[in-house]
Amino acid sequence: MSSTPTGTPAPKTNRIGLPVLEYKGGKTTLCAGCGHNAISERIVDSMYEMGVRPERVIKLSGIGCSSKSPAYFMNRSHSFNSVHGRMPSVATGAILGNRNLLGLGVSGDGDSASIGIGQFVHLMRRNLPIIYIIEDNGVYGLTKGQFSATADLGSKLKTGVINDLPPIDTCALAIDLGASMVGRSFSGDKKQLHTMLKAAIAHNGTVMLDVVSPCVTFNDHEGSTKSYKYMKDHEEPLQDINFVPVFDDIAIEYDPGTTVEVTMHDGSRLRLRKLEEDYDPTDRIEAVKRLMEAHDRNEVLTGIFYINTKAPTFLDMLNMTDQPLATLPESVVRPGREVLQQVMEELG
Ligand SMILES: Cc1ncc(C[n+]2csc(CCOP(=O)(O)OP(=O)(O)O)c2C)c(N)n1
Ligand code: SF4
Ligand SMILES: [Mg+2]
Repeated sequence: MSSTPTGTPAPKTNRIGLPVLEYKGGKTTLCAGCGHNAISERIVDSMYEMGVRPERVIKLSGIGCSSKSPAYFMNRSHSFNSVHGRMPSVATGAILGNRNLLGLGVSGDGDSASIGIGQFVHLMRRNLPIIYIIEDNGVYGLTKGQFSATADLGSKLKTGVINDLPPIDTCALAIDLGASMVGRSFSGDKKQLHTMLKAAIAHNGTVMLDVVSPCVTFNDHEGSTKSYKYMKDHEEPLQDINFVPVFDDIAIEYDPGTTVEVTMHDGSRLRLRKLEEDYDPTDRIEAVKRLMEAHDRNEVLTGIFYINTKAPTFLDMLNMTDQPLATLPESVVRPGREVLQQVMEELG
C-alpha cells in the first residue's frame, strides 16, 4: 500500500483514483434501522466499485423519507429534490438536457405508486436511461404510516384501518410498460442489492428496482403484513431463523433457487424466493406470470425479473445529440431564416 508524505497509509481508491469517502453524503436524519439507510450504503458501495465519477451522477427524488435519502450519499453529485410524485418529469428533462449524466432516481412507494403513478407509468414506457429505485415500505413513512398503493391486501394500520385494496406491483407494471431492466430486492440483502445496483449502473435504459425497505417506526404492529407476529403465524420455517434486534443492520445471503424466510430488524419477516438459475430474464410474459404466482402464494420474489439490452431508449427515439443542450451554440439551436420561412408556409 502507498503512503502519504506523513507516513500514514494512503486510503484505498477505486479505479478512477477516488476513496470511498468521495461517494459519501451527509449524516442521515432517518430513523435508526430504517431500510432506506441500508440502500444508501449500497448505492455508495456500488458507485465506488463501478468507478462512476460522482459529478456524472444526478440524484433525483420526490417527497418522503425515501426521497430525502439522496442527501445522505454522493455529496459531489448533482441533485434535485422535486415535488411529491413529480420526479419522473424532472428526471426526463434533466437526462434529455444532458445525456451524459447518469440519472439516479430515488422514490418511495407513496411517491411512485400513489400520488406519482401517472408520472411513473410514462417514465417506464419511454425507456429513458435512468436507475429508478422505489424504496418500498408499504406506507407513507414521512406522514406517519398511512397505507400506500403497494400495501398488502388485509394489512392493518395501528389505528385499526384495514387495507381492502390489492397492491400495485410496480415490477409487473414496469415490465408491462416497457422498462428494460426490472427487479426487486430487499434492503437487508446486501449482496443481492449490491450486485443488482452494479448491473443497473451498466444498463442503458430504464432500470426499475423495487427495493423492499422496512419502516421500523410504522410497520411493526399487530395486523401489519410486515410484522414479526404476522409472519410467525403464517410461516412454518420461522423457527429456523434467528431474531435480529431492532436497529441492527442485517445481511442475508442465499443461493439462487431457494426460498428463504427473512426476519427483519423491525420484527417483520419476508419470504424471499430467488429465481432459479435457468430462469430466462428476457421473457417478459414469464416474468409477469412468475410475479403473479408469487403473489398468490404470499411470497416476495426477488432478483432481476426482466432485462432487455436491445430496446431503444428515449434518447435514441428522439435522436438526441451527444452534446449537452445548454452548451450548443446559437448557430445550431436557432433555426435559420429559411427554416422559419418554411414553417410559416406550412402553417399558411
Ligand atoms: C402534493 C403533496 N401531497 C401530499 C404530501 C404529503 N406527503 C409527504 S411525504 C408523503 C408520502 C411519502 O410516502 P413514500 O413515498 O412511500 O415515502 P416514505 O416516507 O415511506 O419513504 C405524503 C403523502 C406532500 N408533501 N405533497
Ligand atoms: S418513519 Fe419509517 S420510513 Fe421514515 S425514516 Fe423512520 S423508519 Fe424510515
Ligand atoms: Mg413508503
